[in-house]
Amino acid sequence: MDKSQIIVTVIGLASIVWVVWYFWIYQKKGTAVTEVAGVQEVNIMVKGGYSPDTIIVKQGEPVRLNFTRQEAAMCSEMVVFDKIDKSAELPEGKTISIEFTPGETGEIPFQCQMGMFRGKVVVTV
Ligand SMILES: [Cu+2]
Repeated sequence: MDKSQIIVTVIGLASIVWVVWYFWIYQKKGTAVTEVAGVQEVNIMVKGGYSPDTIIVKQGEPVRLNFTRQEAAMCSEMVVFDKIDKSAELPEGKTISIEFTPGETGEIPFQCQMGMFRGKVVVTV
């Protein structure tokens, strides 16, 4: 191998490592919540998806998810939590809270009306 082949190989390997880290390791970690007065609270920005889209909470303690929609796209005008039977309209620019207390561990998925945007709440012990 000459010098340029080595550089190409190194860049290739580095981008593989980055992809593995970003999509598998980093994404799975999710975002932990901040606990304020016994409520696990997190702000979620809605713009071309949910950010953060994986939220880690503790079982048995109230959760408040504050959704703020920062786009006019029809797609994201509703957020639906099928599993816990909750949904909310998200008017542009307003913060809408979804509150619930997770009773069992596992994943609570949420999505836009048509299912293009997806996120999940991971309930742990
Ligand atoms: Cu949608």
